[in-house]
Amino acid sequence: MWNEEMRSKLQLYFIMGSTNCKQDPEKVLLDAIDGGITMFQFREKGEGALTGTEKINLAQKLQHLCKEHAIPFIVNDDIELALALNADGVHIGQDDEDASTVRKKLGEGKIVGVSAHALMEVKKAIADGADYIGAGPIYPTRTKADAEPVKGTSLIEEVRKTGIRIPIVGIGGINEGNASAVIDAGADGVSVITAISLAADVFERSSALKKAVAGISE
Ligand code: 3NM
Repeated sequence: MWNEEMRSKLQLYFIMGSTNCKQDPEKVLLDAIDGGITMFQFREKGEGALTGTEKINLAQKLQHLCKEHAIPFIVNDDIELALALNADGVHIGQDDEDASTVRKKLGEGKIVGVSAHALMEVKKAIADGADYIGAGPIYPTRTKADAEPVKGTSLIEEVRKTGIRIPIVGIGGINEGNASAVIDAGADGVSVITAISLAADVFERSSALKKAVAGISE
């Protein structure tokens, strides 16, 4: 669904798992929701990541908070988990199954997002029926060990120059100081992990990011 609803959901897309937090993940998510995030992705990855029942339990708790506040709950990579929880969608990378296969597995009405790092990957994701693209890494990030080389906003600009209108969210090293440049380049929103998950004041940082994306100066 390449509509305004999808674009507005992408405005401030918070991604998090337990390894990204120093505080209780439920508290972090709740404060981020209060601060104005528009979509959430559960991404339980990295050293010390939860598995099995513990992973499912945390996912359920976070999904519950999202449901209470009408925030779409997206699962990173794990299609089985998304199906078990009846999540609102799945986000996949280039090493995963393609978007059309994932959509078939998920069924009607679900959101399928794809990470892309080059124009060719964006075109392929569109052909496979992706609902949105995560373009990155825009700025240097320490959060993803195997991140591709930093691109700045060039991929987003290139995609928009070719007239492609798929909803795009920028990812990688984004904070309130550089978020507006990502929007100016043609993105519909920004995806962040640590700028929110490790913030001393999660509510304040997410509110500031929301304002930056909306073009409201402090
Ligand atoms: N994907 P932070 S960069 C999960 O380039 C992820 O596809 C990326 O974390 C990509 O906001 C990234 O802490 C990490 O920099 C983003």
